Amino acid sequence: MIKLKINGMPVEVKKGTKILQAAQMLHIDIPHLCYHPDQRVKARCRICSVEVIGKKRLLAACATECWDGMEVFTDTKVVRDTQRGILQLIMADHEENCLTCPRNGNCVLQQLCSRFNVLRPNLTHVSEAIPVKTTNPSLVHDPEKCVKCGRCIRVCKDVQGIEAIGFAGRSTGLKVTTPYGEEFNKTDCVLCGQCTVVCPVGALVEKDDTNRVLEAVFNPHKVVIVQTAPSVRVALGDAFGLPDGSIVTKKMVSALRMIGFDKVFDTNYGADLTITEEAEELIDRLKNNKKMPMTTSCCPAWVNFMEKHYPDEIAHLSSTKSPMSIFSAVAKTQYAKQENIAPENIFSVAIMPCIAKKYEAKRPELGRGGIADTDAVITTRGLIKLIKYIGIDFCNLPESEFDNPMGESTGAGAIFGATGGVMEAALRTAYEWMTGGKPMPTLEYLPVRGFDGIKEAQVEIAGHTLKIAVVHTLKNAAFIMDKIRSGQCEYDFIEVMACPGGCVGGGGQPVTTTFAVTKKRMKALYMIDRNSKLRKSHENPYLKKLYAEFLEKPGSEKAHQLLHTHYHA
Ligand code: HC1
Ligand code: SF4
Repeated sequence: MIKLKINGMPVEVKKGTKILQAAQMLHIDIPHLCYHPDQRVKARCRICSVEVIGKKRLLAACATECWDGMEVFTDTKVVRDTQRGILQLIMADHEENCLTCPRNGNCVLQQLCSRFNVLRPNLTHVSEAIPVKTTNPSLVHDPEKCVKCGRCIRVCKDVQGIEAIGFAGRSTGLKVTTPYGEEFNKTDCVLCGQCTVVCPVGALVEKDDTNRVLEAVFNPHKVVIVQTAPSVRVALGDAFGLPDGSIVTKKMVSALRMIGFDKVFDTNYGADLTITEEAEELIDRLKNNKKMPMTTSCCPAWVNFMEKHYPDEIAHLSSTKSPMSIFSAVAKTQYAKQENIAPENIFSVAIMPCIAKKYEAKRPELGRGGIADTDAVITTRGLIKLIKYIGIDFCNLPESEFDNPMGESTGAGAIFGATGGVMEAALRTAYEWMTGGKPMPTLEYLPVRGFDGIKEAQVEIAGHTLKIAVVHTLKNAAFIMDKIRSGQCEYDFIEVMACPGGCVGGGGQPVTTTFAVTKKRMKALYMIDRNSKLRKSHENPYLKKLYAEFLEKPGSEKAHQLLHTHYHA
């Protein structure tokens, strides 16, 4: 252990600990902008500069390892003047329309300026104005708000392996940009939204659809239904001061009713339906020697990635629609018919932890007659905004239940939101169907759980060895796809989720999301599963009814017409 003093207070840390982390152990928050706990340290902004006895220059607390006998000061006059100077320089080049900024209230720069009492210095802007990019369905990029911390560039390169954005220019002309300044959807970007989670300011944010949703809610001619993704219910509470990973399902349902949705349904119902179709598809591919391995396709950033980066391998993607899109397809057909509502009068809203879902909803093949099945997608962050707008005291809300039929789901649907969850859910059903009704020996299939980037396992089913893999982040996905492309891949079935940890760490989750928080949300989803009465998708009673009365059976022609899709090579 290493012994040092910070502001005169002794602290013991492990070798390799940085000053910033040691200070956190003493409950001292050294200001930082470019530092992110899950990223490589770059020490670009230097706002974490501190004084160390014996050193002539200030050192960056995020990048400097502690040493034995070190004496650090975080609050001397020279430290404070330096930090204020850096903030003033940033503000001299920062568009100052905080009141209309989507990050107003949770912007790191705003918090620092308030903490250091830095008002805008009277300096003229030296850098050239760069236009906002808004023409793709998911992302908004406003370079005027950028603080050039590089967090977005690092997540895109190091986690996703994409490199859709980078630095260009020098000095006052330095900017974060796509190649040749192209719109994001014309670049290698897959709209995963990870850059919007790590951006400390309002430079990279999602397209905001909350006003469109409110307009529909106020429209008396529309029946506005809402579905909520599996991982929103374990992330929403963070924004209202509840412990990370709190399960707030029933409060969320109450809040959605208060916002004015006519019916509050569950994407987990759609997830159960995705599983029955996907399990059937897997069995069909295995039996009939069709394209293998089959990969999941419910993650829209992963689908975008396949279309952009591996178009020659597109046939590996399962044709089964994602839970969101399967839900909306059923809502605008069978549900509309059952409730005697004209499909065009249903406004179907999806609350997703994801910004790529906004793009998925706009795919023309996922609607009928030119009308989208999912009319609007708002993120967990968007829902937080709506709850605050309505003025709901979220923590003290009474609890309530989803509406039926599409609010009924199993534990298998819940775990979709964690990396490995779709695989585990699919195995529970496929195993039983391949063995003529024998349940899996262990319902909780641990080899596919956890945060490892690539997990592999072999499952013996009815004399067949099913080789499976579970992958999260697109950097890991590229590794697997390169193996498939070169014919070195033995798997039968692969689950891929673009975001770290799966949707619990999605690009539409609160900006406070880190790997540590994501792991707590994963645990919470497994808890929901453990406490569910039904834990296998094919046991969902409303699904059984849907097949009996409308779709015949999993994989039927009717099911294919409604619940399956195709991709663009
Ligand atoms: Fe996901 Fe999915 S789990 S993609 O990761 O298959 O977004 O939460 O809603 O559709 O169910 C996201 C989450 C989500 C779909 C489901
Ligand atoms: Fe990169 Fe994803 Fe951001 Fe696109 S959305 S720039 S792929 S991190």
